Amino acid sequence: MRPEVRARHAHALTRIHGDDAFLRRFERFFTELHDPLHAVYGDDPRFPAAWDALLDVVAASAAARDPELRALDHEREITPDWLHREQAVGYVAYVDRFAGTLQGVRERLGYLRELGVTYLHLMPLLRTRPEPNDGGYAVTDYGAVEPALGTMDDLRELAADLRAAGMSLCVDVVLNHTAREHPWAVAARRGDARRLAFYRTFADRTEPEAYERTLPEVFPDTAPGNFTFDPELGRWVWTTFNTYQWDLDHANPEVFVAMAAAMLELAAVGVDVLRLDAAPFLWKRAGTDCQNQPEVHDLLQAYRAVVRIAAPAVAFKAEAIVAPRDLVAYLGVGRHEGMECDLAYHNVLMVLLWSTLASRRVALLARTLASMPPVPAGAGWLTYVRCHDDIGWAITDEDAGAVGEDAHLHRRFLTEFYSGVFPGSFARGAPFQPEPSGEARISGTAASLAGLELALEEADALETDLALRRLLVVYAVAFAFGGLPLVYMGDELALRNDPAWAEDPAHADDTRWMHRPPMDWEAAARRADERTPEGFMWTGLRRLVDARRGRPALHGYGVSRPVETGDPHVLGLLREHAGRRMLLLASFSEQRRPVALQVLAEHAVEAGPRAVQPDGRPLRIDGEALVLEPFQHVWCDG
Ligand code: OTU
Repeated sequence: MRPEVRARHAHALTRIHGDDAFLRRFERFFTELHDPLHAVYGDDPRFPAAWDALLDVVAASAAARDPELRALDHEREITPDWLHREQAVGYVAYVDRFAGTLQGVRERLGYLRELGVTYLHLMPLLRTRPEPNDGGYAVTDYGAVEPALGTMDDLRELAADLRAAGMSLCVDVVLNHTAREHPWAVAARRGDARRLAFYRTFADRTEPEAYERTLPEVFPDTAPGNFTFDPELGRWVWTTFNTYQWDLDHANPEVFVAMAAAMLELAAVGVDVLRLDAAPFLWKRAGTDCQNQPEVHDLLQAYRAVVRIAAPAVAFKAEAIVAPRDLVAYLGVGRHEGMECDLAYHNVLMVLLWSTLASRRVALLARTLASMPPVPAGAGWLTYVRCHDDIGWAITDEDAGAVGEDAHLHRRFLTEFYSGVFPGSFARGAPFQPEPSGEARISGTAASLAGLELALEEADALETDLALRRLLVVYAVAFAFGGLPLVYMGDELALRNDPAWAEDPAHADDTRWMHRPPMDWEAAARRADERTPEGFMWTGLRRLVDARRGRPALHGYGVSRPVETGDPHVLGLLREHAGRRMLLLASFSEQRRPVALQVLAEHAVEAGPRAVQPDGRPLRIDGEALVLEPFQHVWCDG
């Protein structure tokens, strides 16, 4: 570090005097922290004081770092691929719905270990406003756990237990907005000008209307518009999501400092991964859709540097449910390469897996994956099939057009198919935020969307088997893609939609609650019996976990590429890493599909005995072809 810089920050640096590792990190990441903040806030008169406050927070947090976490900092600095290894398997659950409280989660770790989980994402657990609170995404205190779930001490103990069991803990940081009841918003309503400046508010409709001309709506049905008039405040408040979720103003450097402090507080109790909720929305710019603005990436780089300096064991996961082109940017590209998030949800893969199940055609999936920019070095995907949110049909005109489809018509087809109204549909889902165009996002558990609910209702054994196979094949692609695969709570037991979801008046207008059922521990007790849907899915997923473990080609740093299989219903996905390769062949058809053995030869892979283990069914060779059973997947090693 330049001497004048050192002199300028002497105050902060003396606080961690003697901590050599911290000083080195401070020097190493100083520019990565300072430059983007200077670019964003340089002209703001509040910046100098905010910068000093930020360094104080960083230094204090580093100085107070728990010795066990310091050891973890060191361990992860020398093993930066800890989240990306082929052994990694994630699980995501609501604390209350999974186990009641944080203490309850501690008692269920055996279940997660049995499944092979190495990473646990617990849905929002900080203190929230009373219901409705968007499933906890309306925080009133970033420094406290929601009392119904436990305390910060419980969280610390859970994190320690997880660490001891070889699992990391991921927790949400809701960066874009707070609850209307957050003390900052309360103070703003009481006339506190400094707190008012934490939010984006307007005296009249002039500016909001100008923004609205180019702003999309996230919840058009239940929370129309992006602005809410607050009678107590007498002003219009920017509320991208629900009316009670007030958007923070990230153009204010004090907001940056406050949220950086919130991140470090979670790091201090032993949280390993921060899920950055709604990351694309952090910066607003008139005349745009106010998503994915360049400043968002500056801010994410600066947050990343804060955490790298003070708590380097902690990783970042971007929640950016955006178009393929915009998505990769969250992993750090161009001048942000290596400086942004470690993981990002591969929502493109997720959406197209459902598209493929409905159409039985792999072309759109293969083409879209092939046209995605590569993942920057050191970062990786989080691959998943379902999560707590709706499925939004992020299919672009360009990608659909390339395979001879009309994007709008295809999205309408998917909407109707997964709402269960399309003739012959196997799915039981529901529209979320329907649009006048006939398009809608979709709610429903993976099992219900894959046909299990309908098949069981009709007591149709053949359809039940097909539905379970569909569920397993989409999970197989998520597990074989490379990256960190995530199991959404209940999918391991093929849980169907929650029949009681609408009975809660706070949830009745939000179909997403349909696929947030409470954990069914009675169903879990049947997991050893493969003749039950629970046992079938559990065993199948267990095989996928084992199949990943033995395949270095699936390390998150590798490259995936769709390849031609000669059959429109069979996906070919080649994965390569460090001289290892694997070809996944996955059928998306209810019929038997032959694949020429030549395809394997072309990619120098073989279908040995290991290739069929994840699916469980034997391999059939017929002359020069490998014949895939309905939804069979084969993992051919090179
Ligand atoms: C996230 O989702 C959460 O996952 C949701 O559960 C919350 O309701 C929401 O934020 C507000 O906190 O629009 O439909 O590109 O798509 O942030 C879900 C990111 C959402 C957005 C995403 C958002």
